[in-house]
Amino acid sequence: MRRTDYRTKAWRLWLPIGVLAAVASPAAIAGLTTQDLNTTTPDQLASALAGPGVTISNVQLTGGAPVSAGVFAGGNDIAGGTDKIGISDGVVLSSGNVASVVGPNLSGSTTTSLQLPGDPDLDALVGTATFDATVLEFDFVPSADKVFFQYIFASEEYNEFVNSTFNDVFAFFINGVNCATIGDPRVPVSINNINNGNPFGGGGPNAPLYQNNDIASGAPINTEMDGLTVALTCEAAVTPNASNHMKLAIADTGDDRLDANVFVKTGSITTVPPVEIQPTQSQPIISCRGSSQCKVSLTCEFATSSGAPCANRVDVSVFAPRRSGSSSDALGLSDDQSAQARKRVRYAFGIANVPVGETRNVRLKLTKAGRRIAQSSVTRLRGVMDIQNVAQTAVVRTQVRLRFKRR
Ligand SMILES: [Ca+2]
Ligand SMILES: [Ca+2]
Ligand SMILES: [Ca+2]
Repeated sequence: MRRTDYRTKAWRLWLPIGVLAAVASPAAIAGLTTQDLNTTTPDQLASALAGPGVTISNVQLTGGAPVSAGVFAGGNDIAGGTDKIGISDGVVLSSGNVASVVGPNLSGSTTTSLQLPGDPDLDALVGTATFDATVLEFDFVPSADKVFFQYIFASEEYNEFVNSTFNDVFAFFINGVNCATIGDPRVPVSINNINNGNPFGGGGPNAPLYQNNDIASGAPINTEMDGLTVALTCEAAVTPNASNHMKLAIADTGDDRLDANVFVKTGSITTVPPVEIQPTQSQPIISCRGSSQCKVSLTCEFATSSGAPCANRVDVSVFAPRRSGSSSDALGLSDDQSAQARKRVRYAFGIANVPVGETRNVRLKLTKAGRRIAQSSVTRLRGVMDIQNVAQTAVVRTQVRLRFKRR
């Protein structure tokens, strides 16, 4: 089914407005850059996605190579204002040409018709035929039982084709199960499942996850795409230390026009949760006495007073008394004062009532005998569906590396 030409003509009337907005916007100075498969390979795309704890093999790409898949950089500018969404670079897959994500937004109907088929798994998700599918598949071996990835879905179908049959879709099948879902009950990431109405502003499903960028609204975000989601995070169960299968797929729905794109963060497919908290100071060396136990505590706190208490604490005891005859303790530390040991501590805390799209500033504090010895830099946590979790409490899991020496 092809849509009629008058829709494109209507968009042409809007073009001059978009040009003016682009000239006036400082966001037009910097922005996205892309490289398609003329200068990179499917293996390199898969490698770019695999973060710590994940190895990959058997990479296959089907779709409109070389133009429909590649890598991107400069992605912080695809968020509006100063509130960066945090996906600066990664892999981009398209139902058209990945180069068409580069801003500013000058057209309401950017199209590359690849004249390729859709994907049967995506057809099943949206209940109708898809077109111009680009599919990146590979096997991977994770070192833990969960993987995480972060992505942004964007399309030219926004906003005029919201609630139509042109319901472009993205999915991330992990061992056959789509992880790119949102809401309760879970629904696939698609035009009709994330929007703010047609016309824009009328309210729609999962509207807080939607960022409007249409030309009529001044196209505030530096990408050609008329609308996009906020950065979404997916967490999926996998089988550790065994081969699992991943399939990333994007397609046009209804016809092969008005491109959709998905941005997936570099190193995104990882067994380490996406929230990282780093110490501000260069990692302090915690000095501990002789053979006694050395106990430190991690607590979290809000950097600003908003929100419910970020109350959780973990105590870390690192020095067990030595067994007789042993020359070192559980960390392998001897009495040599120059020797140091590192310990990685897993830490989880809950944040209550973070509305979708809002942020909370938190930091971790490291104390010993009640005295603060270090604190992390402030981390901005955005409330998104996947960390909002059950009972409106975000559970954030992170890891902190501690360094110890004897004195
Ligand atoms: Ca556009
Ligand atoms: Ca489309
Ligand atoms: Ca297309």
